[in-house]
Amino acid sequence: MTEVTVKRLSAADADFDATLDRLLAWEDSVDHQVNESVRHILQAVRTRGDAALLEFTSKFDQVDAASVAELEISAERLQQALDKIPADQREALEKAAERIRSYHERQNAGSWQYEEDDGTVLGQKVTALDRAGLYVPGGKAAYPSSVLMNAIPAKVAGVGEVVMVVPTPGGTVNELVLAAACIAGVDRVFTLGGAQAVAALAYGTETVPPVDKIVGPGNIFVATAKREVFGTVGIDMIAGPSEILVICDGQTDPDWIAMDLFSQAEHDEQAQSILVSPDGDFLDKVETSIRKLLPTLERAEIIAKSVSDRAALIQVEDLAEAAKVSNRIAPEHLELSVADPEALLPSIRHAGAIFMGRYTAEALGDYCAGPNHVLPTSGTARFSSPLGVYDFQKRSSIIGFSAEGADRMGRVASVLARGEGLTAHARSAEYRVKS
Ligand code: HSO
Ligand code: ZN
Repeated sequence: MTEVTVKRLSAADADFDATLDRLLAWEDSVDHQVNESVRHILQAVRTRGDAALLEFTSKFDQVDAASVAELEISAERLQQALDKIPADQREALEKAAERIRSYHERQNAGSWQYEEDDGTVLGQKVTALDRAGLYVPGGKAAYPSSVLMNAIPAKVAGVGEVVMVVPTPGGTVNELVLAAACIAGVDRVFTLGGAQAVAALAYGTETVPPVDKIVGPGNIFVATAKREVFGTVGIDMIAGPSEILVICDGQTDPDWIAMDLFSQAEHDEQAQSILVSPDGDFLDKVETSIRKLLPTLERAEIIAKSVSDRAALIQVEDLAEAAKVSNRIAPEHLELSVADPEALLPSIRHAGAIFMGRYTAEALGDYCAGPNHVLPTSGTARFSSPLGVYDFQKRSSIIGFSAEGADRMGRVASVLARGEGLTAHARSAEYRVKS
Protein backbone atom coordinates (compact mmCIF):
# COMPACT_ATOMS: atom_id res chain seq x y z
CA MET A 1 0.00 0.00 0.00
CA THR A 2 1.42 3.35 -1.01
CA GLU A 3 1.69 5.79 1.88
CA VAL A 4 0.45 9.28 1.23
CA THR A 5 -0.04 12.33 3.39
CA VAL A 6 -2.35 15.15 2.37
CA LYS A 7 -1.81 18.63 3.76
CA ARG A 8 -4.81 20.68 4.81
CA LEU A 9 -4.57 24.46 4.96
CA SER A 10 -7.07 27.15 5.74
CA ALA A 11 -6.83 30.66 4.34
CA ALA A 12 -8.24 31.89 7.66
CA ASP A 13 -5.18 30.69 9.60
CA ALA A 14 -2.92 33.43 10.89
CA ASP A 15 0.16 31.83 9.37
CA PHE A 16 -1.49 30.93 6.04
CA ASP A 17 0.70 33.24 3.92
CA ALA A 18 3.91 31.84 5.36
CA THR A 19 2.68 28.26 5.04
CA LEU A 20 1.72 28.87 1.43
CA ASP A 21 5.15 30.36 0.69
CA ARG A 22 6.82 27.25 2.07
CA LEU A 23 4.53 25.04 0.01
CA LEU A 24 5.32 26.90 -3.20
CA ALA A 25 9.08 26.93 -2.71
CA TRP A 26 11.05 24.35 -4.62
CA GLU A 27 14.73 24.26 -5.03
CA ASP A 28 16.01 25.08 -8.51
CA SER A 29 19.37 23.85 -7.32
CA VAL A 30 22.38 25.43 -8.90
CA ASP A 31 24.85 22.62 -9.19
CA HIS A 32 28.35 23.91 -9.83
CA GLN A 33 29.48 20.59 -11.16
CA VAL A 34 26.68 20.62 -13.72
CA ASN A 35 27.57 24.19 -14.70
CA GLU A 36 31.18 23.27 -15.21
CA SER A 37 30.54 20.15 -17.18
CA VAL A 38 28.00 21.95 -19.39
CA ARG A 39 30.50 24.73 -20.11
CA HIS A 40 33.09 22.17 -21.06
CA ILE A 41 30.66 20.42 -23.44
CA LEU A 42 29.53 23.69 -25.04
CA GLN A 43 33.11 24.77 -25.61
CA ALA A 44 34.10 21.41 -27.08
CA VAL A 45 31.20 21.36 -29.56
CA ARG A 46 31.76 24.98 -30.43
CA THR A 47 35.41 24.43 -31.29
CA ARG A 48 35.47 20.86 -32.53
CA GLY A 49 31.97 20.48 -34.00
CA ASP A 50 30.93 17.06 -35.25
CA ALA A 51 33.92 15.27 -33.71
CA ALA A 52 32.98 16.43 -30.23
CA LEU A 53 29.31 15.61 -30.85
CA LEU A 54 30.22 12.04 -31.74
CA GLU A 55 32.38 11.66 -28.63
CA PHE A 56 29.70 12.95 -26.25
CA THR A 57 26.99 10.90 -27.93
CA SER A 58 29.08 7.78 -27.51
CA LYS A 59 29.87 8.64 -23.89
CA PHE A 60 26.42 9.72 -22.69
CA ASP A 61 24.04 7.80 -24.95
CA GLN A 62 26.17 4.76 -25.78
CA VAL A 63 25.53 5.38 -29.46
CA ASP A 64 28.59 4.99 -31.66
CA ALA A 65 28.33 6.54 -35.08
CA ALA A 66 31.00 7.15 -37.69
CA SER A 67 29.54 10.54 -38.61
CA VAL A 68 26.86 12.95 -37.42
CA ALA A 69 25.11 12.39 -40.75
CA GLU A 70 24.48 8.85 -39.53
CA LEU A 71 22.61 10.34 -36.56
CA GLU A 72 20.17 12.18 -38.81
CA ILE A 73 16.77 10.57 -39.27
CA SER A 74 15.53 10.84 -42.83
CA ALA A 75 12.10 12.09 -43.85
CA GLU A 76 11.35 8.58 -45.18
CA ARG A 77 12.15 7.10 -41.78
CA LEU A 78 9.78 9.59 -40.11
CA GLN A 79 7.07 8.60 -42.55
CA GLN A 80 7.76 4.91 -41.81
CA ALA A 81 7.30 5.59 -38.10
CA LEU A 82 3.97 7.25 -38.82
CA ASP A 83 2.91 4.33 -41.00
CA LYS A 84 3.74 1.70 -38.42
CA ILE A 85 2.36 3.08 -35.17
CA PRO A 86 -1.07 1.75 -34.09
CA ALA A 87 -3.94 3.27 -36.06
CA ASP A 88 -5.64 4.73 -32.99
CA GLN A 89 -2.41 6.50 -32.00
CA ARG A 90 -2.03 7.91 -35.50
CA GLU A 91 -5.61 9.12 -35.66
CA ALA A 92 -5.39 10.74 -32.23
CA LEU A 93 -2.08 12.47 -33.05
CA GLU A 94 -3.50 13.72 -36.34
CA LYS A 95 -6.69 14.97 -34.70
CA ALA A 96 -4.69 16.73 -31.98
CA ALA A 97 -2.35 18.26 -34.57
CA GLU A 98 -5.26 19.58 -36.59
CA ARG A 99 -6.78 21.27 -33.55
CA ILE A 100 -3.43 22.68 -32.35
CA ARG A 101 -2.83 24.05 -35.84
CA SER A 102 -6.20 25.73 -36.18
CA TYR A 103 -5.94 27.28 -32.70
CA HIS A 104 -2.48 28.63 -33.35
CA GLU A 105 -3.40 30.01 -36.77
CA ARG A 106 -5.50 32.54 -34.90
CA GLN A 107 -2.37 33.80 -33.16
CA ASN A 108 -0.79 34.75 -36.46
CA ALA A 109 -0.73 38.52 -36.04
CA GLY A 110 0.04 40.17 -39.34
CA SER A 111 2.18 43.15 -40.18
CA TRP A 112 0.51 46.56 -40.12
CA GLN A 113 1.08 50.08 -41.39
CA TYR A 114 -0.66 53.40 -41.17
CA GLU A 115 -0.26 56.64 -43.02
CA GLU A 116 -0.26 60.14 -41.57
CA ASP A 117 -1.77 63.17 -43.31
CA ASP A 118 1.57 64.31 -44.76
CA GLY A 119 2.22 60.89 -46.33
CA THR A 120 4.51 59.58 -43.59
CA VAL A 121 4.11 55.83 -43.19
CA LEU A 122 4.69 53.96 -39.93
CA GLY A 123 4.26 50.29 -39.28
CA GLN A 124 5.39 46.99 -37.94
CA LYS A 125 6.60 44.12 -40.08
CA VAL A 126 6.38 40.60 -38.68
CA THR A 127 8.83 37.95 -39.83
CA ALA A 128 9.35 34.39 -38.73
CA LEU A 129 12.66 33.03 -37.50
CA ASP A 130 14.74 31.44 -40.25
CA ARG A 131 15.40 28.34 -38.20
CA ALA A 132 14.19 26.98 -34.85
CA GLY A 133 15.61 24.13 -32.78
CA LEU A 134 13.35 21.82 -30.83
CA TYR A 135 14.76 19.79 -27.97
CA VAL A 136 12.80 16.63 -27.18
CA PRO A 137 13.87 14.66 -24.10
CA GLY A 138 14.58 10.97 -24.44
CA GLY A 139 13.49 8.18 -22.16
CA LYS A 140 10.40 8.43 -19.99
CA ALA A 141 9.77 12.13 -20.50
CA ALA A 142 9.61 11.83 -24.31
CA TYR A 143 6.15 13.14 -25.04
CA PRO A 144 4.88 13.03 -28.64
CA SER A 145 2.28 15.60 -27.58
CA SER A 146 5.09 18.03 -26.75
CA VAL A 147 6.56 17.57 -30.23
CA LEU A 148 3.23 18.76 -31.65
CA MET A 149 2.93 21.61 -29.15
CA ASN A 150 6.41 22.97 -29.94
CA ALA A 151 6.72 22.30 -33.65
CA ILE A 152 3.26 23.28 -34.89
CA PRO A 153 3.36 26.91 -33.66
CA ALA A 154 6.79 27.25 -35.27
CA LYS A 155 5.47 26.01 -38.61
CA VAL A 156 2.34 28.15 -38.35
CA ALA A 157 4.58 31.15 -37.63
CA GLY A 158 6.36 30.47 -40.92
CA VAL A 159 9.71 29.30 -39.55
CA GLY A 160 11.83 28.23 -42.52
CA GLU A 161 13.30 25.13 -40.96
CA VAL A 162 12.50 23.29 -37.71
CA VAL A 163 15.39 21.14 -36.50
CA MET A 164 14.59 18.61 -33.80
CA VAL A 165 17.06 16.84 -31.55
CA VAL A 166 16.18 13.84 -29.44
CA PRO A 167 18.57 11.60 -27.54
CA THR A 168 18.27 7.87 -28.11
CA PRO A 169 20.07 6.33 -25.13
CA GLY A 170 21.28 2.89 -26.09
CA GLY A 171 19.97 3.51 -29.60
CA THR A 172 16.29 3.18 -28.66
CA VAL A 173 14.12 5.41 -30.81
CA ASN A 174 10.61 6.43 -29.70
CA GLU A 175 8.41 5.72 -32.71
CA LEU A 176 5.56 7.92 -31.46
CA VAL A 177 7.94 10.86 -31.17
CA LEU A 178 9.11 10.33 -34.76
CA ALA A 179 5.51 9.96 -35.95
CA ALA A 180 4.57 13.22 -34.19
CA ALA A 181 7.55 14.95 -35.83
CA CYS A 182 6.33 13.72 -39.19
CA ILE A 183 2.79 15.00 -38.59
CA ALA A 184 4.03 18.36 -37.29
CA GLY A 185 6.21 18.84 -40.38
CA VAL A 186 9.55 18.93 -38.56
CA ASP A 187 12.19 19.42 -41.26
CA ARG A 188 15.24 17.66 -39.83
CA VAL A 189 15.76 15.29 -36.90
CA PHE A 190 19.03 14.38 -35.23
CA THR A 191 19.36 11.72 -32.55
CA LEU A 192 21.41 13.94 -30.28
CA GLY A 193 20.73 14.98 -26.72
CA GLY A 194 22.04 16.73 -23.64
CA ALA A 195 24.13 19.89 -23.55
CA GLN A 196 25.95 18.71 -26.70
CA ALA A 197 22.72 18.85 -28.72
CA VAL A 198 21.96 22.35 -27.40
CA ALA A 199 25.50 23.41 -28.36
CA ALA A 200 25.12 21.98 -31.85
CA LEU A 201 21.87 23.88 -32.37
CA ALA A 202 23.27 27.12 -30.95
CA TYR A 203 26.63 27.20 -32.71
CA GLY A 204 26.09 24.82 -35.61
CA THR A 205 28.57 22.12 -36.60
CA GLU A 206 29.71 20.77 -39.97
CA THR A 207 26.45 18.79 -40.12
CA VAL A 208 23.96 20.39 -37.73
CA PRO A 209 22.74 23.81 -38.92
CA PRO A 210 22.76 26.64 -36.36
CA VAL A 211 19.29 27.80 -35.32
CA ASP A 212 18.00 31.15 -34.12
CA LYS A 213 16.02 29.94 -31.13
CA ILE A 214 15.92 26.74 -29.07
CA VAL A 215 12.67 25.58 -27.47
CA GLY A 216 11.58 22.49 -25.60
CA PRO A 217 12.04 20.96 -22.17
CA GLY A 218 14.99 18.99 -20.90
CA ASN A 219 16.87 17.83 -17.83
CA ILE A 220 19.21 19.98 -15.74
CA PHE A 221 22.03 19.66 -18.31
CA VAL A 222 19.78 20.83 -21.11
CA ALA A 223 18.28 23.67 -19.05
CA THR A 224 21.75 24.83 -17.98
CA ALA A 225 23.01 24.67 -21.56
CA LYS A 226 20.03 26.69 -22.79
CA ARG A 227 20.74 29.37 -20.17
CA GLU A 228 24.38 29.48 -21.28
CA VAL A 229 23.68 29.84 -25.02
CA PHE A 230 20.99 32.46 -24.49
CA GLY A 231 22.18 35.59 -26.27
CA THR A 232 23.78 33.62 -29.06
CA VAL A 233 20.30 32.25 -29.74
CA GLY A 234 16.87 32.90 -28.25
CA ILE A 235 15.38 30.35 -25.86
CA ASP A 236 11.90 29.70 -24.58
CA MET A 237 11.19 29.63 -20.86
CA ILE A 238 13.09 27.33 -18.54
CA ALA A 239 10.28 25.20 -17.19
CA GLY A 240 9.94 24.30 -13.52
CA PRO A 241 7.88 21.34 -12.26
CA SER A 242 4.34 21.07 -13.58
CA GLU A 243 1.47 22.49 -11.50
CA ILE A 244 -2.29 22.38 -11.28
CA LEU A 245 -4.62 24.39 -9.10
CA VAL A 246 -8.29 23.43 -8.97
CA ILE A 247 -10.94 25.78 -7.64
CA CYS A 248 -14.04 23.74 -6.88
CA ASP A 249 -17.42 24.79 -5.48
CA GLY A 250 -17.83 21.35 -3.93
CA GLN A 251 -20.32 20.09 -6.51
CA THR A 252 -17.98 18.12 -8.79
CA ASP A 253 -17.49 14.37 -8.30
CA PRO A 254 -14.58 14.16 -5.82
CA ASP A 255 -13.07 11.27 -7.83
CA TRP A 256 -12.82 13.54 -10.85
CA ILE A 257 -11.01 16.19 -8.83
CA ALA A 258 -8.65 13.67 -7.20
CA MET A 259 -7.74 12.32 -10.63
CA ASP A 260 -7.23 15.83 -12.04
CA LEU A 261 -4.77 16.49 -9.21
CA PHE A 262 -3.03 13.17 -9.94
CA SER A 263 -2.78 14.01 -13.64
CA GLN A 264 -0.18 16.63 -12.79
CA ALA A 265 1.32 14.78 -9.86
CA GLU A 266 2.21 11.85 -12.09
CA HIS A 267 4.52 14.01 -14.21
CA ASP A 268 7.17 14.07 -11.54
CA GLU A 269 7.83 13.97 -7.84
CA GLN A 270 8.25 17.73 -7.70
CA ALA A 271 4.98 18.47 -9.49
CA GLN A 272 2.42 20.43 -7.49
CA SER A 273 -1.33 19.85 -7.17
CA ILE A 274 -3.51 22.18 -5.13
CA LEU A 275 -7.25 22.14 -4.51
CA VAL A 276 -9.02 25.23 -3.21
CA SER A 277 -12.63 25.07 -2.06
CA PRO A 278 -15.01 26.83 0.32
CA ASP A 279 -16.52 23.45 1.17
CA GLY A 280 -14.66 21.65 3.98
CA ASP A 281 -16.72 18.47 3.65
CA PHE A 282 -15.83 18.35 -0.01
CA LEU A 283 -12.12 18.56 0.85
CA ASP A 284 -12.65 15.53 3.09
CA LYS A 285 -14.30 13.66 0.25
CA VAL A 286 -11.48 14.45 -2.15
CA GLU A 287 -8.98 13.23 0.43
CA THR A 288 -10.94 9.98 0.64
CA SER A 289 -10.88 9.71 -3.16
CA ILE A 290 -7.14 10.34 -3.18
CA ARG A 291 -6.54 7.42 -0.82
CA LYS A 292 -8.97 5.20 -2.71
CA LEU A 293 -7.70 5.93 -6.23
CA LEU A 294 -3.96 6.24 -5.66
CA PRO A 295 -3.26 2.48 -5.47
CA THR A 296 -5.02 1.98 -8.81
CA LEU A 297 -2.46 4.05 -10.70
CA GLU A 298 0.64 2.91 -12.52
CA ARG A 299 2.70 5.85 -11.33
CA ALA A 300 1.45 5.59 -7.73
CA GLU A 301 4.96 5.99 -6.29
CA ILE A 302 5.65 9.26 -8.09
CA ILE A 303 2.17 10.56 -7.29
CA ALA A 304 2.43 9.63 -3.61
CA LYS A 305 5.69 11.54 -3.29
CA SER A 306 4.44 14.54 -5.23
CA VAL A 307 1.18 14.69 -3.25
CA SER A 308 2.84 14.14 0.13
CA ASP A 309 5.57 16.72 -0.47
CA ARG A 310 3.85 19.39 -2.51
CA ALA A 311 0.06 19.03 -2.64
CA ALA A 312 -2.45 20.82 -0.43
CA LEU A 313 -6.20 21.04 0.07
CA ILE A 314 -6.98 24.61 0.98
CA GLN A 315 -10.19 25.77 2.58
CA VAL A 316 -11.32 29.31 1.78
CA GLU A 317 -14.29 31.45 2.75
CA ASP A 318 -15.80 31.72 -0.73
CA LEU A 319 -14.94 31.60 -4.43
CA ALA A 320 -13.73 35.19 -4.35
CA GLU A 321 -11.11 34.22 -1.79
CA ALA A 322 -10.28 31.14 -3.89
CA ALA A 323 -9.52 33.43 -6.82
CA LYS A 324 -7.29 35.55 -4.58
CA VAL A 325 -5.29 32.51 -3.43
CA SER A 326 -5.01 31.35 -7.04
CA ASN A 327 -3.77 34.74 -8.24
CA ARG A 328 -1.13 34.66 -5.58
CA ILE A 329 0.10 31.29 -6.79
CA ALA A 330 -0.25 32.15 -10.52
CA PRO A 331 -0.53 28.46 -11.42
CA GLU A 332 0.48 26.89 -14.70
CA HIS A 333 -2.93 25.20 -15.00
CA LEU A 334 -6.10 26.43 -13.31
CA GLU A 335 -9.34 24.45 -13.34
CA LEU A 336 -12.49 26.38 -12.49
CA SER A 337 -14.60 23.39 -11.48
CA VAL A 338 -17.63 25.46 -10.56
CA ALA A 339 -21.22 25.93 -11.76
CA ASP A 340 -20.56 29.29 -13.43
CA PRO A 341 -16.89 29.57 -14.47
CA GLU A 342 -17.63 32.63 -16.63
CA ALA A 343 -18.68 34.51 -13.48
CA LEU A 344 -15.39 33.64 -11.79
CA LEU A 345 -13.17 34.34 -14.79
CA PRO A 346 -12.98 38.15 -14.41
CA SER A 347 -11.36 37.74 -10.99
CA ILE A 348 -8.63 35.43 -12.35
CA ARG A 349 -5.56 37.44 -13.27
CA HIS A 350 -2.58 35.09 -13.38
CA ALA A 351 -2.66 31.56 -14.82
CA GLY A 352 -0.99 29.83 -17.77
CA ALA A 353 -4.18 28.14 -18.93
CA ILE A 354 -7.67 28.33 -17.48
CA PHE A 355 -9.93 25.30 -17.75
CA MET A 356 -13.56 26.31 -17.62
CA GLY A 357 -16.17 24.17 -15.86
CA ARG A 358 -16.45 20.65 -14.54
CA TYR A 359 -16.04 18.90 -17.87
CA THR A 360 -12.78 20.59 -18.78
CA ALA A 361 -10.11 18.26 -17.43
CA GLU A 362 -6.60 19.61 -17.76
CA ALA A 363 -5.71 16.40 -19.58
CA LEU A 364 -7.79 17.54 -22.55
CA GLY A 365 -5.71 20.67 -22.77
CA ASP A 366 -2.50 18.68 -22.42
CA TYR A 367 -3.30 16.75 -25.56
CA CYS A 368 -5.92 17.90 -27.95
CA ALA A 369 -7.99 20.97 -27.03
CA GLY A 370 -5.82 23.11 -29.29
CA PRO A 371 -4.11 25.68 -27.02
CA ASN A 372 -0.48 25.06 -26.15
CA HIS A 373 0.54 22.88 -23.23
CA VAL A 374 3.88 24.63 -22.85
CA LEU A 375 2.94 27.08 -20.13
CA PRO A 376 4.60 29.36 -17.59
CA THR A 377 5.37 27.54 -14.32
CA SER A 378 6.49 28.54 -10.81
CA GLY A 379 4.45 31.72 -10.66
CA THR A 380 5.86 33.10 -13.91
CA ALA A 381 2.32 33.36 -15.29
CA ARG A 382 2.45 36.76 -13.56
CA PHE A 383 4.54 37.98 -16.49
CA SER A 384 4.64 35.36 -19.21
CA SER A 385 2.38 33.50 -21.58
CA PRO A 386 1.84 30.10 -23.19
CA LEU A 387 4.24 29.14 -25.97
CA GLY A 388 2.76 30.45 -29.18
CA VAL A 389 3.23 31.57 -32.75
CA TYR A 390 4.55 34.88 -31.40
CA ASP A 391 7.54 33.06 -29.89
CA PHE A 392 8.72 32.16 -33.39
CA GLN A 393 8.28 35.58 -34.88
CA LYS A 394 9.85 38.94 -34.41
CA ARG A 395 8.84 42.42 -35.38
CA SER A 396 10.67 45.12 -37.31
CA SER A 397 9.56 48.74 -37.12
CA ILE A 398 8.82 50.50 -40.41
CA ILE A 399 9.43 54.25 -40.67
CA GLY A 400 8.94 56.13 -43.94
CA PHE A 401 8.91 59.94 -43.99
CA SER A 402 7.60 62.02 -46.83
CA ALA A 403 9.50 65.24 -47.60
CA GLU A 404 6.90 67.15 -45.66
CA GLY A 405 7.08 64.74 -42.73
CA ALA A 406 10.88 64.91 -42.66
CA ASP A 407 10.62 68.69 -42.52
CA ARG A 408 8.19 68.67 -39.62
CA MET A 409 9.80 65.96 -37.54
CA GLY A 410 13.35 66.93 -38.50
CA ARG A 411 12.86 70.09 -36.50
CA VAL A 412 11.79 68.11 -33.45
CA ALA A 413 14.66 65.62 -33.81
CA SER A 414 17.14 68.45 -34.20
CA VAL A 415 16.07 70.08 -30.94
CA LEU A 416 16.23 66.81 -29.04
CA ALA A 417 19.61 65.90 -30.56
CA ARG A 418 21.12 69.23 -29.60
CA GLY A 419 19.74 68.74 -26.10
CA GLU A 420 21.69 65.51 -25.95
CA GLY A 421 24.80 67.13 -27.40
CA LEU A 422 24.70 64.91 -30.49
CA THR A 423 25.47 67.32 -33.32
CA ALA A 424 25.71 64.76 -36.12
CA HIS A 425 22.23 63.53 -35.29
CA ALA A 426 20.96 67.11 -35.35
CA ARG A 427 22.57 67.96 -38.67
CA SER A 428 21.48 64.71 -40.26
CA ALA A 429 17.89 65.61 -39.41
CA GLU A 430 18.36 69.28 -40.40
CA TYR A 431 19.52 68.40 -43.92
CA ARG A 432 15.94 67.21 -44.51
CA VAL A 433 14.38 70.36 -43.07
CA LYS A 434 13.28 72.96 -45.60
CA SER A 435 15.16 76.18 -44.90
N1 HSO B 1 0.97 18.72 -18.42
C1 HSO B 1 2.22 18.86 -19.15
C2 HSO B 1 2.13 18.48 -20.59
C3 HSO B 1 1.86 17.05 -20.87
N2 HSO B 1 0.96 16.29 -20.24
C4 HSO B 1 2.42 16.25 -21.81
C5 HSO B 1 0.96 15.09 -20.77
N3 HSO B 1 1.85 15.06 -21.73
C6 HSO B 1 2.62 20.32 -19.14
O1 HSO B 1 2.51 20.87 -17.90
ZN1 ZN C 1 0.25 16.71 -18.30
